[in-house]
Amino acid sequence: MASAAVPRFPPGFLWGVSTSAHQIEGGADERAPSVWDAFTAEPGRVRDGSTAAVACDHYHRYREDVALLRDLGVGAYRFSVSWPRAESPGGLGFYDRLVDELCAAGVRPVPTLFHWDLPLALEETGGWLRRATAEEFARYAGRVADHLGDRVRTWITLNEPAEHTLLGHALGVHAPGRALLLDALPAAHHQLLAHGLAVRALRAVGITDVGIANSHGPVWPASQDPEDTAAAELYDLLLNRLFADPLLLGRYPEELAELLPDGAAADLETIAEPLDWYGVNYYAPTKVGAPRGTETVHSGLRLPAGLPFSVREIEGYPRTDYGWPVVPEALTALLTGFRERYGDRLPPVVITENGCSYEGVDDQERIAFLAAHIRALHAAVEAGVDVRGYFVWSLLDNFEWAEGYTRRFGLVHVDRETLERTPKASYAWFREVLRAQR
Ligand code: GBH
Repeated sequence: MASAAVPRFPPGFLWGVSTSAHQIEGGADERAPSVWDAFTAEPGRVRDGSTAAVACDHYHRYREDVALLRDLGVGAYRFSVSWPRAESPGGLGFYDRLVDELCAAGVRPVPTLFHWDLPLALEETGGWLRRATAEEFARYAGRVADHLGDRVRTWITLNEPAEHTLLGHALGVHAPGRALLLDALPAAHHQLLAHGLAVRALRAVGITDVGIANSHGPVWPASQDPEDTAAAELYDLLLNRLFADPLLLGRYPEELAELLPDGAAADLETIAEPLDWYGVNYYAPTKVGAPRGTETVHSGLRLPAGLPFSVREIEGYPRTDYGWPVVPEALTALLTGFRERYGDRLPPVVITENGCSYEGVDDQERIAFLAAHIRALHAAVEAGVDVRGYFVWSLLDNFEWAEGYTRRFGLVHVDRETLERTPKASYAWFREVLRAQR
């Protein structure tokens, strides 16, 4: 199939797949609770009423899952460490076993230290709205790195502080369920500070390969009408520049200064601690226009009337099952735009997540989606962006947050009754892609 062809990437390019702890592990009664356990216990929070208490039971089936990774032939596996598990007695032992299994399979482990599952005890003292949580995170990061650092070279601090701020703290549709609208920005600042402090903690135990995984995407104005372009610019500030500017330029966008905690500027030096690479999670562009003065619903997401922008449907592109538009060329534009804006301050880029939700095991749409995005990534490489890796979201169908088990992002199907793993057509296709790149 012509549309599944993939060009050759530079030697040493890192191919992988990604998951996160809360979405696959299960084993919830063998660790302390996280904000997601509390959130999903409240009725009405998750579309299918499910929880991740069992999820894919990866906690007990990790050997089988590592065998799937080995047979797939990926160079690397991005997973996350559950902070509440790491703080529970014996909890780091699980990651010891996982890392050893990965190393034996010849797959590089790439842990993310925070993928949204804050220990509930920390939420109860203020969570990400409290500065001290950033210091707690750095201590935890240092402890985990000290423990696994002899076998793990590559580390990721945070996953998508932008989405965790927006969905978890501004809109309240994710844990911890706070609906603070623009008053959520302290949560963004404290995550960025946590990142910078963690980079220092990792360096202190000898780690030399550190990145972050940020959610980014082009923002398209709904029209050239000044009210629409101004709203789109604000959205771009909140999604893209609020995170990339302090990390890469050591400054916050001026327009957002008054929404940040007092004294935030004094933390910029910490936040801008140099990175070895910059991780980008890309799914889709967003079309944004002036506020409409009423609640709007977009891809199942309710946006309250009080926001200073509204999100519009992108027409004229195919959509995934989730309703997200499929726009691979926006990935090229995103990366060339980054290169233009950040210049030599932009370290090598790794795509730490890209993928789509479709039903079925004969998932030809997923193959077409991934192939088109990999080609779009190659176009960015040809345009001079230094891209070093690409990770598919996700290895397994898993707990898709507020959507529960109703969205399937995996290369491997997971039966919800038996938890049996069945590689999809996209798994076989990706294995051939990887083989051809060797
Ligand atoms: C990631 O978040 C998460 O890191 C991961 O845990 C999750 O499972 C995965 O993606 C899939 O959701 O409606 O067209 O405007 C992704 C955050 C937020 C990116 C919503 C796409 C909407 C696109 N996503 N956004 S659209």
